[in-house]
Amino acid sequence: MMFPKLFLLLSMVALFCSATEGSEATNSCPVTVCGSPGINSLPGRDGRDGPKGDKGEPGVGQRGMPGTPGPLGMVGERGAPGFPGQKGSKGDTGNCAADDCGLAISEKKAFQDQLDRIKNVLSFALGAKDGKKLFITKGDLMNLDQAKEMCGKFQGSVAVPTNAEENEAIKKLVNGEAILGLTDEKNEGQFVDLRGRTLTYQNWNDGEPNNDNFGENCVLFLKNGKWNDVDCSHTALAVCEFLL
Ligand SMILES: [Ca+2]
Ligand SMILES: [Ca+2]
Repeated sequence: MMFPKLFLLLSMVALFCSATEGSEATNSCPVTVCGSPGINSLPGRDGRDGPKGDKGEPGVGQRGMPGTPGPLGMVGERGAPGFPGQKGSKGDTGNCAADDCGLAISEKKAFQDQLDRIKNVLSFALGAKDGKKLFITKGDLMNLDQAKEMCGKFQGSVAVPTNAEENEAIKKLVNGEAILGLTDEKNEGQFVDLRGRTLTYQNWNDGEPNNDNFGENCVLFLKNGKWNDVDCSHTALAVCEFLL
């Protein structure tokens, strides 16, 4: 009969399998006999970061564009002077020949004579020339600063008599009071002219200079030809002097 033979075969297989359980040869059992294969599970989680790697080799890309120039540096020290150049060639002869130059000199003398005549006419008209000085007034009443500015515009200076003759010339010209170009503003009692030069001639009135009220630093020419120190705001006839 078939049924008893099949039962006997299955019993032998089961006995064989049970005899091999717990031993190292667990896979020795034929798959076709032990059962169906298992199903793969899901992938595991990512592992931890590894150690930092070594520095890589320099790149091989193109170099960047040059930067803009920096600011200018400090000026260097002056260099040593160069060697002198070669001497130039002699210039051309001038236009003035010997005779012509003589004529130019005579013309110059004529011009000087004419200038002297003009000076004499001015001196006669003004009656105030003495030596090489010519004293002129336009009739304006001014203080020292104003007189200094006006005389300077005409390349003259405020009148300062340096001797008795010049003092007399001014007296005749003004016939009254005038401002002189003198001051002791810097050093009290030490009168100087407007260029700071010490006086070589003085003609003070009696009791002057007295620096009255501690504020008289300018000089007034009086009608009698004497001098008086006055406040610098004082105004009188402005007289300019010109060197001839
Ligand atoms: Ca004074
Ligand atoms: Ca005085």
